[in-house]
Amino acid sequence: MKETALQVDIARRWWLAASASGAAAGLAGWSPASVAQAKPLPPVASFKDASRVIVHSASGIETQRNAFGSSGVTDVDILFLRNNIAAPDASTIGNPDAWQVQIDGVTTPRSLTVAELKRMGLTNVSMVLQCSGNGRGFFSHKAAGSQWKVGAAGNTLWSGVPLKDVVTALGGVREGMRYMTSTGGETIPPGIDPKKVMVERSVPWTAMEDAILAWELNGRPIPLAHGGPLRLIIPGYYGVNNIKYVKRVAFTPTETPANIQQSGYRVRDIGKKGDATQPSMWQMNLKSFVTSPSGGEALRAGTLQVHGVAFTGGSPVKGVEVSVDGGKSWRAAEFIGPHMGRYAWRHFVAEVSLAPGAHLITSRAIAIDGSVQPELRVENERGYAHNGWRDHAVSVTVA
Ligand SMILES: Nc1nc2c(c(=O)[nH]1)N[C@H]1C(S)=C(S)[C@@H](COP(=O)(O)O)O[C@H]1N2
Ligand SMILES: [Mo]
Repeated sequence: MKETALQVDIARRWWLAASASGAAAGLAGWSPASVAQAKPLPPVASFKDASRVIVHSASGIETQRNAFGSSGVTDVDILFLRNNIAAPDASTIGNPDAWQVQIDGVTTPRSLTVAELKRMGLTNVSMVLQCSGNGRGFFSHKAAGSQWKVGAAGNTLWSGVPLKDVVTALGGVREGMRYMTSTGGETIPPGIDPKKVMVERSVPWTAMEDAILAWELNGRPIPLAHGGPLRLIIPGYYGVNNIKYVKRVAFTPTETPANIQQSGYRVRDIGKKGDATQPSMWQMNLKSFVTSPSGGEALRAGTLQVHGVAFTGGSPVKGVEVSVDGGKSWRAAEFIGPHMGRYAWRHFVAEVSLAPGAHLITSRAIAIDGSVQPELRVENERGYAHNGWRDHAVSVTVA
């Protein structure tokens, strides 16, 4: 796995901090060079349930397949974590209401505090937060980045003010603006060209329609790890566009020059470098995966409830089919629980009967527009957007 110099630096600084605080007592031997071993939770995510997540690195934590449960909502103690650069200091959430966000590219640009935003409107949205590279671990060309399997995704409930209401209050978007460009509140270490590392992303400005400036995650103030005190939420868009500790939202005529936009998060053939002519990781594709069984458990012959989740950033999910023979035959699954909107995932279940022996269990989602989750991944350099049902299958042996 290739890591950038900055990522290694983040890991090294975390390690040094952990050692200095004495927290390293039980971690002897851990270093960025030995990232393949079981790793402790980084301090920013110390509230996570270590027994139900996989710690890939100080900036990459994944939910275990068997930890999702069946409520349809992903608790913060298992929700995946991904940081492109080190999270800002804990003082960032010291006085959440005083956090400021600058709104530009509107008739009356200005800075607003979270306290002011709270007076401007309130809504909530249930949506799947998913890293662009979720499923990267199934690619065979050793794509750079965390080797996520299924768990760099979760269904989360965000509360805040509709961005549209804020923009309207500031006189509307100025003429000629084509993108919504948002900036993360991290401090860029001195001596580094900000453009190279800053987390600043542009999406088509129409994404404003459903976007919210959120201060609550699953009914609680957003923890620092997940972008508190204020996060831009763009339902249906890949994780990277959902800017944590957002300090600026600007309507702009062009996309940000930041590397994370121009060359990063671009889908291209294996071996190719990223550039701005290639598709950007914006709307999520149609996907589902089985969460139970998860492959590790002892199964007895007979009836089994196969369940999992289905979601998309495009045409809404209409149904899910399940296969227990590796895709030779399919049967319809049923959705369970409340429908939390088009950007949430839906939990599905199918009752099957398994004979003793080996079985390959998988699911495929079907959208209202008739599109079907594909069997195979689309090979690409960074291992983005994997929604192929074959790789996501669970292999079980029934006694
Ligand atoms: N400010 C900021 N926002 C960010 C990031 C970041 O590094 N900094 N990482 C992005 C990426 S790549 C993902 S997948 C999601 C992860 O969100 P989470 O850590 O809350 O799960 O946040 C996105 N927003
Ligand atoms: Mo991501």
